Amino acid sequence: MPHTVCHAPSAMLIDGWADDVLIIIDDDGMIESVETGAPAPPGSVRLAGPAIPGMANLHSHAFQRAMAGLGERAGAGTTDSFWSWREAMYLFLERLGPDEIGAIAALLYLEMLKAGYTAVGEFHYLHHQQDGTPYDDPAEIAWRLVDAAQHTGIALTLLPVLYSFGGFGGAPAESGQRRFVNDSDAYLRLMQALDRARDSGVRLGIAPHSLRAVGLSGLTQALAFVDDSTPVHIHVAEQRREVEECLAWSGLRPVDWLLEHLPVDRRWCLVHATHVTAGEVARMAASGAVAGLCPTTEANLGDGMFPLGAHLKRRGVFGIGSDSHVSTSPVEELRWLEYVQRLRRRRRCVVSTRDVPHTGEALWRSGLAGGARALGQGVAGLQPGAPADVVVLDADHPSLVARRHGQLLDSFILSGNGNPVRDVFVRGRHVINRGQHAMEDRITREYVEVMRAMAG
Ligand code: NGQ
Ligand code: ZN
Repeated sequence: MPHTVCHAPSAMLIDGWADDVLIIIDDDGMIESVETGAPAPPGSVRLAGPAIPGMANLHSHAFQRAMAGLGERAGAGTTDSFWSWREAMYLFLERLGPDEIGAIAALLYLEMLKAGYTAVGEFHYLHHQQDGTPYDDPAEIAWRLVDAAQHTGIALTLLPVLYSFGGFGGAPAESGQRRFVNDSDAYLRLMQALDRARDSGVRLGIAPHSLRAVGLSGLTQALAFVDDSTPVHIHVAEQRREVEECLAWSGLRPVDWLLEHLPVDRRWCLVHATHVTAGEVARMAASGAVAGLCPTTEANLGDGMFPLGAHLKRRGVFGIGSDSHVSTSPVEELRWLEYVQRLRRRRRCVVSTRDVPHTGEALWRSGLAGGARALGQGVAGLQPGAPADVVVLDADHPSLVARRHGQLLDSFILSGNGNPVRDVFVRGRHVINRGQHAMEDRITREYVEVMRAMAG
């Protein structure tokens, strides 16, 4: 069978670091075998630095990349909050049609690849035209996201969102939400229209937006699309107000409500899950669901702090998402994740374990394990059966020079502001070469044009 043989001077494998690593990639871009202590055979692709598996970004709203930084001007009078930011986000939507969203998503996915993400979960809820009328093709905007992923080369898990209501108990959607709203029938049509995306390698999941936007019957109907390996993502317990409203509506907190009413298991990703009690953490961890943590967005929006220490103690799994894209780098998500816990608990090295004492490495390994599970990727990491999603670091970068193995990840994640990502491969395809993407100029130019036109 035709295949590619890559040789890395060192690599972070599933059970530790190794030197002189041969990674054999089959024609479908999957890792066929991994051999250590092997010299580079003639004709092999010589990776120019230490190889690590690419990171999974489990939560993205692509269009929000274009408003990053625009929600930071204090309003007059009332306190700025998640809810006032959300109003600003709804207003921003008015400017966005399919072409704009396609250009924004392409730039975003390009940035993600350059930063070391190789897969993204797109939590896609911007379905309709500005006045709320559906496009002729209900998946019009979804296809733009698929195109952006295909052009840039990032692996896409598309999570079409079911969004029906404006609040708990079936409150009607507000006018700012009219582009999101589908009933169960319309959602069925959307999912049917998107089915052929699988032919181009897209993974499909489902995403009931939140308990604010979907009730029990909508959730149950959406779950009809799910098989054993379909990811199910939902925003939950991000804001205190949501917890209070859920209690008033049902007598239960949001995470408790979910665990009580639905078959939450390893297929599920509970996005944010910020406000959880010790009991909820224990049950969520035991369910196998992934905590979908988005540290820079959660900080930006003033959400609160997820009790990561308690979750890990219960062997809970987490992954990271860039969500509103105030940052598009896994370094920043992982660094914030660790630092918030250090500040909160006044200690150091929170995410490290006895097996993986290097905190940067532990952050990368755990974030990838949870992220890959949440994106329905199956096997992840540099091992047979996993996609050949590989990030090659520049070992001569000032941040990494004279570092080895676990120290590389510590220095990459927990120091510096430069970007030592040199090359990136997704399913064996070389998408970032010496820090550059082949379509970078065009993608950037189109983004700049779209942004100028929207501002003008
Ligand atoms: C979203 N974003 O769907 O884009 C949400 C805000 C909401 C974050 N929660 C809207 N970060 O939750 O209603
Ligand atoms: Zn979100």
